[in-house]
This record gives sequence, C-alpha cells and structure tokens, in this order.
Amino acid sequence: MIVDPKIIWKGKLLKSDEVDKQVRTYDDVKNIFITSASLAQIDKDQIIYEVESVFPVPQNTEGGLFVGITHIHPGTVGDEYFMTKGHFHQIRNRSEIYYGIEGEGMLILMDEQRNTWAERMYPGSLHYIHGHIAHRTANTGATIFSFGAVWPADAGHDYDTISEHGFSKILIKQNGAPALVDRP
Ligand code: M6P
Ligand code: ZN
Repeated sequence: MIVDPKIIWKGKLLKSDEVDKQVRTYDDVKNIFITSASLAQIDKDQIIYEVESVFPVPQNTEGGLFVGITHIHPGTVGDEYFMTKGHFHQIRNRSEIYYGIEGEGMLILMDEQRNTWAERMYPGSLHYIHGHIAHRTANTGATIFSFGAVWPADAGHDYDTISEHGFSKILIKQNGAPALVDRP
C-alpha cells in the first residue's frame, strides 16, 4: 500500500489534518521582558509569536514525537528582542531539535546551574538541545523569524522555573547588534 503523507512540512508551511495553533500577544507574555510594561510603549495585542504544532500521538506518550513551527515577529520591547517564553522540559532529560527556516534569530540556552549561552539561528542551522537545558528563541532580524522543532511527546513544558527566575542573561539590541548580557 502506498499512501500520501499525513504531514507536509515545506519551508514555513506545516500542514496536516489537525494543526494546533497558539498565538502569544504582548499581553500574554509581557512578564518575560525585563522592560516594564509602562515603559514598553507597545500595543497589548501586538503578536510576539505564533506556534503551529502537530501531535501525531497523545500528550505524554513515551517514545512519541511532536513537531512544530514557531514564527517570531520582528521587534523589541525596550531593547529586548521579541522572544519566546522559554522552558525546561518537565521530564528534564528530554532533548529537542530546533531548525532555522526563515529570517534570523538566536537560541538562548541555560543549564541547571544557570550558565547561559546562545547560538545563532538562520535558514539551515540545526540545533541539538540536550536534556536538562532550558531553551528560548529570539528574533534578531527585521523580518519574521521561523524555526522548526521536534520534541518528545512526553517532554512537557516547565514554564514556572523560567517565569520565577528568568534566564541569567538577556539578549538585547546594543548598537544595532545582538548582545547577551547579565540580567539586571
Ligand atoms: C518550539 C517548541 C515548542 C514550544 C515553542 C515556543 O516550537 O519548543 O514546544 O512551545 O517552541 O516556545 P515556548 O513554549 O517556550 O514559548
Ligand atoms: Zn522544549
């Protein structure tokens, strides 16, 4: 038997019978930025990023994989680039693959000792995110930054650790270029 694929992933298009779509506005994620909302001068409905995902197996299926694409809009809050919330995996040892598709960005990584570093992302760049490493992405370009992701269905997202303590470094626009600096 020969059948058509159930998922099409072509550039920044992810197509399947059921694509889950999440839209994160500034109002949804304003707390991830150090810059206070009163100084930010940014519309609360401004879209910061969108995530489209396909879940071929139920959540928490051991051995299963999920696939998704994230589109981060261009812009800054103060001098902080638009970015994702970022997370550790709930099951800490679960790894993930990120893959640059369009535009340019940065992958910000932090280990459990709070050491933070970053990798440039661009079309064709592939990033193996080891278990026990928190990950967040930022758009450092002037156009939409899109990247793909593949992660274990049972990894889960631990957002709480990040929303409590943040990453130890933040990515800011300094003289027009990205700089990773200590969180004030
Ligand atoms: C990638 C994957 C998803 C994640 C998304 C946005 O597509 O890692 O699991 O949801 O990025 O990142 P976050 O959930 O941290 O906002
Ligand atoms: Zn993840």
